Amino acid sequence: MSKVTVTLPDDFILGAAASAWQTEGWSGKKPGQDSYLDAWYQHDRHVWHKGYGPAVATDFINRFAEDVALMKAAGLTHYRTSINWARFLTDYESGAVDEEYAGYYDRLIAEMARQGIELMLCLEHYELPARLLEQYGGWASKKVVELFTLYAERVFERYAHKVTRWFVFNEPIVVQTRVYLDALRWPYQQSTDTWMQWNHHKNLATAKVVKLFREKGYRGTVGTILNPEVTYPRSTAPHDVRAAQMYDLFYNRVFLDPAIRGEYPAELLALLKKHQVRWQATDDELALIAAHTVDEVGLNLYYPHRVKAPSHAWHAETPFHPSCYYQHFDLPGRRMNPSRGWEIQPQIIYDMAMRMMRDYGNFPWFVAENGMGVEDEARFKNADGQIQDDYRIEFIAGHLYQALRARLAGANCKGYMLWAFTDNVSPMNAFKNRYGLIEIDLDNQRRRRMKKSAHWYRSLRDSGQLTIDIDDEPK
Ligand code: IFM
Repeated sequence: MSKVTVTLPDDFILGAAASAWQTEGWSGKKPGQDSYLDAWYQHDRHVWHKGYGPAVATDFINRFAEDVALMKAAGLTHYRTSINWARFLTDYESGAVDEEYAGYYDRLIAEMARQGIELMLCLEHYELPARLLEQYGGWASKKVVELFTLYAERVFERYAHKVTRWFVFNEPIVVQTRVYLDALRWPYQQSTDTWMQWNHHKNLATAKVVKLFREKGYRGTVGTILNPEVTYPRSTAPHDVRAAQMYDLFYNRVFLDPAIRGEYPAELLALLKKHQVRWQATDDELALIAAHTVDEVGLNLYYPHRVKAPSHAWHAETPFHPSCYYQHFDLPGRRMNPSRGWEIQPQIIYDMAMRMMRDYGNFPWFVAENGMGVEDEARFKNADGQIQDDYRIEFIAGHLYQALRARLAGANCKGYMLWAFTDNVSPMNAFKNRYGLIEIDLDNQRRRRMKKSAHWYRSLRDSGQLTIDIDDEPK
């Protein structure tokens, strides 16, 4: 082992993230303001760990002042959350703003400014209004793209003079992949056509919102937050390498390329055609995507994804699914986070950074989410009741080091944001795996308490230096 110290650049973001539906709770929510997540929870509560879900979450909507003080104590430079589309409007068609909910954002923005922490806002973190899912099939409909743009317009009118760093989506691929491709989540439908239509409409909505923001002349930037899975082939054999390229094409480049380069990869379009995936994109829509690429991307990077060439032939009668081109592969001896079942490999950050340099012209980006969810964290409390999450400190240090190393190598990496600021509700896993710098104690009225990692994060910010033990070759 040897110790290495790296200095954080002055302009480097050291922040944390969350989302509206995972923290706010339903306090003040009006009938008809359910989001997709709320509807799923109401339909299928039994799949949510111990019955917890978005209903109370961390009650951030009532406790944000206390939480912003804790952000300050933990040394955050930036905090990212979302605005809940389902709650920001009382009428999705006319764009009537819910003054009560909007007023809460006015107060949150003011409080963050008072504490000197920059707020980044995302317009959609899965919070599609449930009513638009029922009425129009959600993002399958071009009407919903229009209604989303109207919602964005209302949000910008209200806050764009106070908040200058905007994001259209968080992980736009996730909902339709879980619902329509893999049928793992309510309403459990399998349709690759619908999956691709949702992908396209979210790419279109991104371009429309970027266009709107620029046309109105607002100060600031609009980006989007993607979750590319850094994909490694099992071996250097051409069939395994091909499997990794295919995975990358269907799950990563389907959003990265339109957002940054303004176009779908030609190979993806050819494969969708070959497999008769039915989705609709007009020439005007493709031109709009080409003309309105984002200003920056946030990248959510958690684990390496490994694949191998498929070992079984595809059944002709099974409808097309991208997995006909790959199979998942588990690396023997890998380091694991057993709570989440994700491999731990900090090198993914550096590898993604090099890819951004090589394939995307060193486009500006930052780590928008990275973190470690751990089950039953109470077992790590010391005699004073503070969670001693040394494993999280090690996890953050390892990944942050790779981001800083990449930056020294010329990567355009603007910062690192942890998922999450406090423990919060995950889809289905609810409060099972704890991600926060701050503990939410469910047995004691959701009392907040800084974990050891929150103090460490603060010292990182104060010193501006990361010191880490690096593995040397055994002598
Ligand atoms: O909780 C989620 C978040 O909503 C999106 N990114 C991954 C997190 C942890 O699973």
